Amino acid sequence: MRATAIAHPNVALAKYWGKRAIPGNVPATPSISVSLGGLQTRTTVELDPSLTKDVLTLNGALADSTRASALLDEVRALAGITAFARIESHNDFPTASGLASSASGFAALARAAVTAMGVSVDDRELSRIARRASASAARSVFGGFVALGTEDNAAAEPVESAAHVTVVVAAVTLGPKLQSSTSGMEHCRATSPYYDAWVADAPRVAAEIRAALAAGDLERVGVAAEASALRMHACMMASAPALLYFQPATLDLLARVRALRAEGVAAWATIDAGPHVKVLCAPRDATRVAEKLAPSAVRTIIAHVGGPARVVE
Ligand code: 2P0
Repeated sequence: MRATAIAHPNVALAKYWGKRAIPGNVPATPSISVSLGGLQTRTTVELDPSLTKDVLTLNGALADSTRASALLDEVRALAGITAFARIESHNDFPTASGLASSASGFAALARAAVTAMGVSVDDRELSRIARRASASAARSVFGGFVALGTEDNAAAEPVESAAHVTVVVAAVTLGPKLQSSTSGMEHCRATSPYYDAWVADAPRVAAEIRAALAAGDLERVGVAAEASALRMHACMMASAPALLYFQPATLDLLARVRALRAEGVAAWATIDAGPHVKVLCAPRDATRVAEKLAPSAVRTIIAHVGGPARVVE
């Protein structure tokens, strides 16, 4: 009746931004991600028959449990259990700031919940449960490189990679982000004249990244990943009113990545729904990349490829 799981956030090389017009939180664009091994969410689920509702504490403070409860409701239905749960979740990185805490958070919650309630599901089914809570969480069920498609009731799956990639995270602020991804992508769909073009182009970029990973071609991966991120942000910026996640330091960091390339270091940037810049590079270059980014960042984290969501207690 109690289990603890850990999961890593992930960064999408091919971005998910937009939902299909069907129930169940299904992406409109295919995505491919890499697990960030240097960052971690640790979540405990404990059923307690004396509770009258689920209680969530996030980094030690009481938090709104609506989305977590919806996930637990699914698992309770599978288990035939009605008891509510105490959920304790800790991130060892800034929460809700665009560093993908919902991905690792809901993946860890899903893994802990099925274990605490004795439900046996395979990883694909666990990924579907996580997707309905937060689509990027479907990817954090798995380690390494992971793809999530756009088919009905999509589940993530691991992707073969012959490329060796390290991600240097350059955090620009430790505060919460401007707007949640869920509402941001709906705003973009409803108001950006570039939305349809973004959705139409995304499968080609995802296919290019998948092929480049299989071929072990870091440069092809990086060029396509940077294009995916900047096209997503172009779509966001064209919304009305504009959805602009960049801060001055974001552009500084993009310039530093270009300078690295001019110096002969293979490095490409990606940016999610926040101001932070995540830089893809070869593992041997990670320290040099982190040193180059540091003057424009409040914190840099070197993330080597991480493993899957797993039970630890
Ligand atoms: C991604 N992002 O592919 C993209 C890139 C943000 C920018 O997945 O509404 O928090 O909970 O399914 O998973 C963030 O979206 O959104 C995200 P919901 P989620 O990583």
